[in-house]
Amino acid sequence: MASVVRPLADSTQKDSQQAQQTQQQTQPAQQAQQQTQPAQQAQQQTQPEQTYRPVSSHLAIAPPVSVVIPAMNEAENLPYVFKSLPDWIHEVVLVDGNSTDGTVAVARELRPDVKVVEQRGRGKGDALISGFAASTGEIVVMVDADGSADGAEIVSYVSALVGGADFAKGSRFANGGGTDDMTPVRKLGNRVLTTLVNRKFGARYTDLCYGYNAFWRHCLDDIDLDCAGFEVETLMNIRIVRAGLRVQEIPSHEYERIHGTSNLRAVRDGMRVLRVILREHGGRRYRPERAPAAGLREAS
Ligand SMILES: Nc1nc2c(ncn2[C@@H]2O[C@H](COP(=O)(O)OP(=O)(O)OP(=O)(O)O)[C@@H](O)[C@H]2O)c(=O)[nH]1
Ligand SMILES: [Mg+2]
Repeated sequence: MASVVRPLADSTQKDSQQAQQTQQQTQPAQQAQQQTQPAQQAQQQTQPEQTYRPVSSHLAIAPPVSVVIPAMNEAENLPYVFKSLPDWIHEVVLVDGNSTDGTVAVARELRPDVKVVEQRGRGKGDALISGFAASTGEIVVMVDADGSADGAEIVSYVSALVGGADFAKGSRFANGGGTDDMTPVRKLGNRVLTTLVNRKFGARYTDLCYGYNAFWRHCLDDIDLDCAGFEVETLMNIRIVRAGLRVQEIPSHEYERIHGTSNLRAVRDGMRVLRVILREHGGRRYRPERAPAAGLREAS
């Protein structure tokens, strides 16, 4: 894994700068230059400082971070979502689900460098698959566009990844996490489904159906996502554990959706999640329902 964590306060660099100043004051300019140039060259060769970006007062990272946001009619929420994103991220990829409320225009106005992906299929899973494919960062963070996720938490996810995890999984039920957004019925359903996945796949998750997660790009090869709807997080979690990847849960607080209404239907989507669990346990793969190709349609 190509990650290195460095403390921000680089005392050796400061020391060498001070030493350089003293040297320049006490020695003829030419001599000082001759002595400091090789040292500077050596430093440039061994310490690629330029590639490190500060992400907090204690941490700087080298890998670029992409934030992928599925959004369907979230224009009113985007100002809050974008505002909470840290300024050190590499790119924002917004996957638009054919919004009719000006989501894309608002996104471009707020952030002219946003990468917009027009979703061709339907559903959150389909949107995320397109967004992951369009993103270029070594680290990928998935964030909902309804204002329920706090972008300030991204540093915790990224820290876990540069610290050695393959997959940083948000959890509302780990110590320090919480939710303002789940009804008792959803909590119960999530708990039952989480227990089922833990039993069937030997996982130790505390929260199965949560959309705030981050991972190294290489995980995508291992999980080979193929689903359309809200079961996407469950599918990711199952395939991550089956691939033997290192998971670290990140306590996360889910706030209430700010504007608009949820696209999730507890019973319908709960059943989709259950079907994915049973299918994955049975070892079968997802076969999308596709319209027959034009030639086939004519022939039939
Ligand atoms: N592009 C795209 N985004 C979607 C689609 N369905 C949902 N989303 C987005 O996925 C995110 C999560 O959807 P929500 O409707 O908030 O569902 P949820 O967070 O599971 O449920 P709540 O807890 O009720 O908010 C939001 O940013 C939605 O805009 C879709 O078909 N296409
Ligand atoms: Mg939501």
